[in-house]
Amino acid sequence: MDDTIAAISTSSGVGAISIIRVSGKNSIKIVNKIFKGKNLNKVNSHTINYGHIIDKKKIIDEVLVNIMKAPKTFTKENVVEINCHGGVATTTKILELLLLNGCRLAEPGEFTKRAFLNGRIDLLEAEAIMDVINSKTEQNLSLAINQLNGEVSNMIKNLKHKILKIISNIEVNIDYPEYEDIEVLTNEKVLPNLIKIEKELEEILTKSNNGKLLKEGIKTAIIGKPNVGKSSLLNLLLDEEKAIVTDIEGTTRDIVEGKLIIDGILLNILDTAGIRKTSNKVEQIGVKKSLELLEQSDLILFVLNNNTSLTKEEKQILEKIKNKNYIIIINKCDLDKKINIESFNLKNIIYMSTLKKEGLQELKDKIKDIYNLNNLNSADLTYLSNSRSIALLKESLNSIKSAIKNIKNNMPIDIVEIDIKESCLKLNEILGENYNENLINEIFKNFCLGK
Ligand SMILES: Nc1nc2c(ncn2[C@@H]2O[C@H](COP(=O)(O)OP(=O)(O)OP(=O)(O)O)[C@@H](O)[C@H]2O)c(=O)[nH]1
Ligand SMILES: [Mg+2]
Repeated sequence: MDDTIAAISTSSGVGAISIIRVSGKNSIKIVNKIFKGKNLNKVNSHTINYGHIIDKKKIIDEVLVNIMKAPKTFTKENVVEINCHGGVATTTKILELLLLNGCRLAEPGEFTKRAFLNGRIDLLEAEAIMDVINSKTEQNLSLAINQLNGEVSNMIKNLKHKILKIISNIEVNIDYPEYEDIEVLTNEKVLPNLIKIEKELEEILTKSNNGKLLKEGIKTAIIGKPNVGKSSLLNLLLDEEKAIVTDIEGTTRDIVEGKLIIDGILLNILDTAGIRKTSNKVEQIGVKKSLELLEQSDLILFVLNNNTSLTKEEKQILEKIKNKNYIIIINKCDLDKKINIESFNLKNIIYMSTLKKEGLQELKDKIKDIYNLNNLNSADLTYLSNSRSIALLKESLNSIKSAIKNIKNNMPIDIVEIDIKESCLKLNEILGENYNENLINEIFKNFCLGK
């Protein structure tokens, strides 16, 4: 991080102005070499300075240069921003001059990465910057801004402090068992505190899953045997003849995708090949994809035919989806009932006839119900919203659960402590406090150039 980096921070193309950003120890010195107006090495921090960018004696552009000296800057380093007229030729020429005079071209997200590595923002806040840029709805933006303001980080830090307090109490007890003025920490005393933390983690996790939903939408797979009416269901949901419908089993081979918005939440709907044993190679690949989607989706719409009894394969799928969000759609209700599903004790059953366009509203209501969409809009928008941090939060919760279990099994307190410490480490990882370089590079790689 000793070098000085530069990049064009505004979007490429012609605009009223463009901004070229420079960060690093030598940024002021380097810009001064190509600036004519005043000596930038001598100006005060946080000033805007009028002058020209020159190439030897030739004037390249008339500019305003912002000088921001470390540490009160975005990267905590010396930062210079050159505001020039927004032509492609001038902007690239100025960047070229900076590179010739000692700057290195910044990698995507490198300014934000430096802000993180220099301790100005934590990883959650860094990720939020990207989310602010990418927000497409007002809700998405509120979610990102709350994360950027540090509200989400504070929530995680608070939890971490509570866990650390438990750990330090345990350690004092282990290290100084003879101290009389230290309360003897028995498993029973630790348990209520851990249960409180478990509750808090669970609550954040539920809310965070909603946040992810707002941001990424619900990945919804339509699954079922051939010919049950999966493609007909997709078409009905989209109100469009998107997928081919025929009475030939195995019509859909590849995944057909459509998007639907219910109450401001995006549903990414995937119609799949009917699941059955087949010797056709193309169909086999389709079936394999269907089974994979079954695992990866947030919501499964499992379609059955009202007019036939359950097959062995369908019973197996019922077992598979039990622990997921699912809705069972009994289609073709315009035909005689031959299906016998009552003995399976299933929830979320919707009766439909896609042919007669019946049951659509019930299905939409059920989706709203499962995801609590009616309350989502007004819900507090301070929670984690990306898969990375949610996965870590889940791991943290699992460690607390394991500690609770060990206490209940009367394990010694130093064994219980291992899980509590693990849970704390996971919260640290969310904030990026014990980061791994590959992960950091991976995260910042997705940023735009100049950010
Ligand atoms: N009677 C009746 N027929 C239906 C209904 N829905 C679909 N069908 C018919 O069932 C046949 C199969 O429909 P598709 O939507 O292609 O079924 P699919 O599940 O996508 O089939 P594959 O792509 O082969 O797996 C077509 O002839 C449809 O017209 C319904 O509600 N009632
Ligand atoms: Mg189909």
